[in-house]
Amino acid sequence: MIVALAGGVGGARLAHGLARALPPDSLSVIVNTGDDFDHYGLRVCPDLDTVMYTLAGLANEATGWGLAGDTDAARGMLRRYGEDAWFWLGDRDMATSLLRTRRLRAGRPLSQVTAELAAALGVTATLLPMSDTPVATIVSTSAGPLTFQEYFVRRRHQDAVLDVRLEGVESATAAAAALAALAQAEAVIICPSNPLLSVRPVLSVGGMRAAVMGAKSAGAPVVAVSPIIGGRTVKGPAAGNLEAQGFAASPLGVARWYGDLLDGLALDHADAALAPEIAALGVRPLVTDILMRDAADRERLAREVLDFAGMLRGARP
Ligand code: FO1
Repeated sequence: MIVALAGGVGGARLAHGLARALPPDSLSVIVNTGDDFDHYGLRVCPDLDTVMYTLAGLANEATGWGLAGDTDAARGMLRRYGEDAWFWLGDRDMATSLLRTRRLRAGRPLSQVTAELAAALGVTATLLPMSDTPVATIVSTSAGPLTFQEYFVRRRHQDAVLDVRLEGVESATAAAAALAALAQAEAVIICPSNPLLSVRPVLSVGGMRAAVMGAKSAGAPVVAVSPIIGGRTVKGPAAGNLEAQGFAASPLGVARWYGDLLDGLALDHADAALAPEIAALGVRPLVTDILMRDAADRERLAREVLDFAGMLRGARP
């Protein structure tokens, strides 16, 4: 079993490559749910949906989130009523949230509802929310505390991030299926998602970090792919977020951020000069082309990362 930890678009793209590179039923993707929120009464899970649509081949490739060819008539109608409707939830995408909300209200856990939705869309990888208990990422910014989607979408991640609070994390435990997947992991891949805003929530739910460390001590290498190339984030605010936390906006900063969790880090040729410093931290660098332009790139990078993890696993005493 290969276990991937993922946030939204970057995570979904590598997860897609891993799904293409691996036999069916040998990939579990544990997804951030700190971005989830209630929107007009619907439970919206942006990262789970982004990963699910991408793995199902239904994603809008231009945005990375939402469904290809979706329309926004419902949002248009909301606007006609004078609503701001700042979140672009497409008509078809809304159906996913409608059904999810109904099933959650009927008392089913998010992990079960997610499995049902993903199976109906033909996703063969196991898609797992980090927890069945809601955790909300609250971003403390120069403009005050904001829920994640207010920070990210409504205000276009323009505000300086001072701190991040994970509301509800104290009572949230890792989804049982996530812990079970980690217990059988041959490798743990941390996707090129935002370390602070997407991966940290996943690692913060009760039992998750310990389970990743447990997998690592049992011989499964933990390998991350840098979300930063040449000082810039591929998508989103990760570079600025890392700097605000006192880490360099570079793969070296990413390696330092993850600390003793990592065995290896894939970084781009553009950052090859940082490889010796990364190695000096005890993290094996894999210098390659990490930009995923299309499905072929995703699969190629996934295969390289899997080979690298296999090599690290074999090198263990
Ligand atoms: N991101 C945006 O930048 N603008 C949007 O209006 C937006 C709508 C949206 C709808 C459904 C969905 O699943 C994701 C959506 N996203 C949107 C992306 C999402 O909010 C962020 O990419 C993630 O939460 C960050 O990982």
